[in-house]
Amino acid sequence: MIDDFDLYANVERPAGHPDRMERCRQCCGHVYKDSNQEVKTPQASFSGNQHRERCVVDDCLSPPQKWVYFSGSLYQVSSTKKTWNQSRSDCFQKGADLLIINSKEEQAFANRFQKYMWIGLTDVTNEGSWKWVDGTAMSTSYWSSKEPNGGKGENCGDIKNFNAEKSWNDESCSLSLLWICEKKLYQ
Ligand SMILES: [Ca+2]
Ligand SMILES: [Ca+2]
Ligand SMILES: [Ca+2]
Repeated sequence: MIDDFDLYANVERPAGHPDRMERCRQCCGHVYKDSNQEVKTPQASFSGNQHRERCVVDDCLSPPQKWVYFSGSLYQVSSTKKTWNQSRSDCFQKGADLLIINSKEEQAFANRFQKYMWIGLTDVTNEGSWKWVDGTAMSTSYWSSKEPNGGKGENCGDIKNFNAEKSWNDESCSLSLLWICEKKLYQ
């Protein structure tokens, strides 16, 4: 019964107030659908005796607000294309960063989006020394065959060959591509 799902807003205002959508968006940051398409709220911050407000969860989950949950993180694939740096800025604005792949499972999950998209991998500071956007060195890699092949002309990582487990490619950072943000729920 997704349409009847109740959320609890932090702000006291009458229902139907023009700011309602803004309040819904505040709620939406805490709402996601899990892999079974069930609506979940990962934090209990809307309970208690605050004024109760109803937001239709589909408002929260329609593009471009849609976040997908997997193993402790929320993920959002863009609907527009940007350079790697612009993509990263967009993730920052959403309290997230570009995707960091920490496991074989997360690699498989990312491929399932079937999108040619930027991930949070770069060798811009030191050619050939690939790092994730959190500063950690890339240890396990999933480069496509013959990648990375771009030398100093290709310093940003993407998922390109998504039908294979080894899907990564290095690319010129100034190319415009889709991108994927990851927001860790528990630091
Ligand atoms: Ca991750
Ligand atoms: Ca490079
Ligand atoms: Ca390449």
